[in-house]
Amino acid sequence: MALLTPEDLENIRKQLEKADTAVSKVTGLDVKGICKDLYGTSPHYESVGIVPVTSGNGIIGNFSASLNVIADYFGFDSFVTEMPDVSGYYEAVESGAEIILMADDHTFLAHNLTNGKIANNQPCTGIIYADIASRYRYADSKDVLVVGLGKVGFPGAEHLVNKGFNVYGCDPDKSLMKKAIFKLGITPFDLKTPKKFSMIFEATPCANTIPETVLAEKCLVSTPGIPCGLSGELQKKYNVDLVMEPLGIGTASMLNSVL
Ligand code: NAI
Ligand code: PYL
Ligand code: MG
Repeated sequence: MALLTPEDLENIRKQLEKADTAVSKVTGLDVKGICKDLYGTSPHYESVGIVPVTSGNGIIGNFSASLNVIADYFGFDSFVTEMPDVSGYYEAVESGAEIILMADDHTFLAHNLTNGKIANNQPCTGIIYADIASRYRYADSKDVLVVGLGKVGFPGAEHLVNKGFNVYGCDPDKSLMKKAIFKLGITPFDLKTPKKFSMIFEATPCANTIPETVLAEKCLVSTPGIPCGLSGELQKKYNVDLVMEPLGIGTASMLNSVL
């Protein structure tokens, strides 16, 4: 998994507010509203225990503190445990946490101890960013382009298919392409084809994955990918609305999905 850095998470509250404003502008709903529509849930200050995890590459500076800001921003009542790992888990439960949030290098989970529901960050992130793309208020058709069909992109593409959109997808990984074509029925797309899209969902860990040829004038790029797949130059040239944020939107999706 591509790991976040402390720099990605600097000023998370500002990044989140900016992204939430962008989501409202392009969809008519803020992130809370989209979560309510997706999962039928609204937070009521549920207690969220955030447990730092030292295994693998270890603690990411700003990670737990950012989750604390994010959970509170979306209407939860969160705290970070003093101890990490198993001791931190024990501390969170003993302190009354209803939901546990914790991540190692492979899995970032939310586990609701009161109802047993558990969520994984990758599908939850894919679903909400794809959903945001699908709600673009200036869309001119039901065609959506998905760039990257990995652990975030595939569930996002599946969500778009289930919502009845015409999903075009690309990924250099041939086995992922096959899976998306046969399991989801997406249309394979070559990024060199000169077809314009007004809705693009991007989920890769690479820069400059979105070429000029696919950008309609005034379109939406919704992307959790780090770094951003759209260059600043193309964003300006095509008047692209951009939704991107490193942690909060996906975490909101996870937390709401376990309520
Ligand atoms: P992954 O490695 O499972 O999938 C990425 C896919 O992108 C791969 O299948 C790869 O073949 C494909 N790809 C690479 N270059 C491409 C190109 N030029 N065109 C089309 N496809 C291309 O990674 P995963 O877990 O799906 O994560 C994707 C990105 O999302 C990463 O940058 C990750 O850090 C980020 N992420 C961000 C979150 C957030 O809240 N903002 C949450 C979770 C992940
Ligand atoms: C959840 C993010 C989104 C993108 N990449 C994922 C990542 O960086 N995962 C690793 C998270 C590790 C957290 C560390 C800590 O500080 O507790 N174990
Ligand atoms: Mg996010």
